[in-house]
This record gives sequence, C-alpha cells and structure tokens, in this order.
Amino acid sequence: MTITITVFERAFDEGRGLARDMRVRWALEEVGQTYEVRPVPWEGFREAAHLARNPFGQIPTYEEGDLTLFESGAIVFHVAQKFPGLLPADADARARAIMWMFAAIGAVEPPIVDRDIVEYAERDRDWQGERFAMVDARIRGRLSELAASLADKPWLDGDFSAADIIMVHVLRRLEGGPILAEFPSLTAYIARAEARPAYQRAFAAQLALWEANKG
Ligand code: GTB
Repeated sequence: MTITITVFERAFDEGRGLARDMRVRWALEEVGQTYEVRPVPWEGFREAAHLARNPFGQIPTYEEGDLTLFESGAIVFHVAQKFPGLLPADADARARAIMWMFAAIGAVEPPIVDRDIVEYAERDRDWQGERFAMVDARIRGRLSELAASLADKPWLDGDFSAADIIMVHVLRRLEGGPILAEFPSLTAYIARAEARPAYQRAFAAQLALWEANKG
C-alpha cells in the first residue's frame, strides 16, 4: 500500500531537517517502508484539500489507503505499531517507549517551541529579553532532568525506539544555539541517532527536496 506524506515544498530551515516531516521520514526509513511525498506550497496550507488532511493546516500528514493522519507523534506511533522495529515486543517496555514518546512531545518540546516563538514572533517586544530568560531556564531545567534520566544509556529505555526518533528530533531544534552545548550527553545522544543509516537516508531525502525547490 502506498504511503504518502505531506511536507513543506520549500522549508524555511534551509534543508536542516527541522520540520516535523523529518520524524515521519525517519520512522519510515527505520522500518524499511518506502513512501511518496506531496510537497505543499505556502499558499496550499489553507486550501480545502490540505485542511481535509489536517484541520490545522499543517504538515506533516500521512495517507495510507483510506487512513489519513495528522500530528507527527500520532503518525510515528502508527508507523511503529504497524511495522516491526520501533517498539519493543515486551508489554511493559512497549508502554515505557510510548510514555517517552509522549514525554518528548508533551514535556520537552513545548519550551523548545516557545523559544522559537520568543525569538521570531516576539522580537519587537520590549519584554523579549525577560521572556528569553524564562523560557531558557525552563529548557535548561528539562534538559538537566532528561540528561539525568538518560545517564550513560545509549537510548531512552533499552533498545532504540520510536521515542528516540521523536526525542532526538525535538532536541535537534536547539542545535547551533547556546543551550544544547551545555549538555554533552545529550549532544552525544543526538550524534548517535544521526549516525543511523535510516536517519541519514531521511535527512538526505528532505535535503534533496530543499535543494530542488530553493530556487
Ligand atoms: N503538533 C504538530 C505535529 O507535531 O505534527 C505540529 C505541526 C507543525 O507545527 N507543522 C509546521 C507547519 O505546518 C511545520 S513543522 N507550519 C505551517 C502552518 O502552521 O501553517 C514546524 C517547523 C518548521 C521549521 C522549523 N525550523 O526551521 O526550525 C522547525 C519546525
């Protein structure tokens, strides 16, 4: 069955693989599923055809036969449930991997996204500096806790799982900024994940699209 995902026609991260289709591409590569890509131009995000796939008019979406999904976490979860390789067989270990997927999206991603909002959407506000300080403190707190939990383990809980895909992609949004470098165990965790052949194939695919469409 053909799997089709929507992606930015022209991502504004300039091929850095930070948009959330990267999680889905990576998950599909890990489980060995081929997929097709439907690039959405900026003017297409609010068109009826795209809103029918995602009521919030965002990417990524996922189509597989009669099934259409939005929300990158739900899509990666679906891929991990449908195809072997991204969730443990043991029921307790599986529950913990799912817990970590939710943790990545619900506990770690929000302050990291907030930081981008402060940086770009609030740049003209005279309180931007105070907001940066608050958000950065929240991120540092979360990363300290995450690093303590990861300790010297290679992955969040046992073998590499869908949770590591989401968590690493969430953390990557801080790459090149001032905070992540303070957490060497997390940068090593990201590097371990980025060395995976499936990650590299996914990254190359999104980069090739950026190169083709950058104009
Ligand atoms: N919760 C949703 C999910 O996980 O799928 C969030 C999806 C989302 O925010 N999608 C963004 C989008 O469609 C693209 S990924 N935006 C268009 C719109 O809302 O109209 C967001 C993104 C883009 C670029 C970077 N970057 O360059 O750092 C990071 C994240």
